[in-house]
Amino acid sequence: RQLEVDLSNAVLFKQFEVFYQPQIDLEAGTVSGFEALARWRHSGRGMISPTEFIPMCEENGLIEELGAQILEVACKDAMAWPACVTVSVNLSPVQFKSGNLPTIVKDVLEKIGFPGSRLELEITESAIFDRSSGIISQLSEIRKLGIRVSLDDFGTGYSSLSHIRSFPFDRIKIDQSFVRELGADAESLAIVRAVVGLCENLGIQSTAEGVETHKQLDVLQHEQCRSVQGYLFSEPVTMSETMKIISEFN
Ligand code: G
Ligand code: G
Ligand code: MN
Ligand code: NA
Repeated sequence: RQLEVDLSNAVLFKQFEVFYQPQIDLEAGTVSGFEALARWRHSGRGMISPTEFIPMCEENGLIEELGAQILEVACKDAMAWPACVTVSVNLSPVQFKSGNLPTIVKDVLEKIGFPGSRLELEITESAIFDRSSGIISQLSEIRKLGIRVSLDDFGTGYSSLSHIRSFPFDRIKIDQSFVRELGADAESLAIVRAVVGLCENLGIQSTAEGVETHKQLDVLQHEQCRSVQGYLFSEPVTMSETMKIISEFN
């Protein structure tokens, strides 16, 4: 298929863009970091979503290279932000397959001179579910570089509290499906409350994703949720727009 060929070329010529969505620290009233979200601007078809091209790269073996490119762009961009502002990069479970991820990440940081302490990597629960990939030992290697690791989309898919016990995550990201129903159904509120409390007891951070309304924000603040992300604050934006957001908030 033509799209597959175009995708291979886009990886070869490093044609991916990275957008950034701010993560707001409600207590400090500042932007604590940005989540990097990959974009592919296709000459004929316009902007193609990562939900389309990431799975394609997972299948055609290009995800390791694409992942390294995105990581490099994100860390380079983040160098321009104040030192207190972190960058979070999403990882595909397939990036753990070769066993080279810790080395790849270390090389990128060294090449750019970016401190591991300013980088956060996000993995979903489906990644840990695949025990054959040696993911826990690779995550431990990564964490030794000072990089924080967060559990993304928490509460969806193959959710199990044993995942939290199998690795010392630094943050849990509460899936937007729970945030969406805040103020509408009691179950979502109970779940958000439980996860915020769980994180507090574990001594780790929690971030609520997909905050779109003031109502949702009010509920989250009432639940002592400290970190939020969502369209209410900002959609994912270009690098140049991050600088404006930082100067507005911080
Ligand atoms: O904003 P958005 O449409 O970008 O993201 C759609 C999905 O694609 C999300 O699940 C997000 O985690 C994923 N995604 C976005 N960028 C990346 C990336 O660089 N790597 C991986 N593995 N997933 C990404
Ligand atoms: O899977 P992950 O959480 O990494 O991906 C985040 C996805 O959610 C991206 O596609 C991002 O663009 C999207 N997103 C971010 N904020 C909001 C929001 O407030 N509402 C909705 N519907 N999507 C959001
Ligand atoms: Mn994410
Ligand atoms: Na998420």
